Amino acid sequence: MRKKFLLIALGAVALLALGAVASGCGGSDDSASTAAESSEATETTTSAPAAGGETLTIEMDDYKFIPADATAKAGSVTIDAENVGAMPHELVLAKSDLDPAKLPTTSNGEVDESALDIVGEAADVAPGDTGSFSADLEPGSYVMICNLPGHYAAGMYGSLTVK
Ligand SMILES: [Cu+2]
Repeated sequence: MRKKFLLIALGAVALLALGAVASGCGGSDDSASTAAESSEATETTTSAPAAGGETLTIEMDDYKFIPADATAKAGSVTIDAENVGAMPHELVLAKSDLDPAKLPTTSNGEVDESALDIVGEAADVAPGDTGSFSADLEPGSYVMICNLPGHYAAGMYGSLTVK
């Protein structure tokens, strides 16, 4: 599949090169960027179905994740963060060996996200809604937090172990 795609991409580049020669120098930059964009689009379409990727559902209740300590297999993982609580929540996932209860915080008590290696986020999920994101997870320890004001301090954090 990938080889075939590369051949098509090479073919497109060759055609564009011929076109640039035929039409002179003008506009060759535009043609090149158009080709890059369409190649990207093709690749995205080709790999769109997260084939074999695991889906992990994490419920977000008022000030807690369920399960609080999740596990997943390494590789492409789609996380569905389902808000079963009465207020908005979010799920921020970061690769970290730190205790999720003892993450670096800013002066207002929120987690200092700039100090973390964020790998994905379902931001501002309304009650009853589900926020989703996919990430290519390598084995290791991850922390998940809700960093809406006051939620982390109220205990809204958990861990994800990827094996
Ligand atoms: Cu929250």
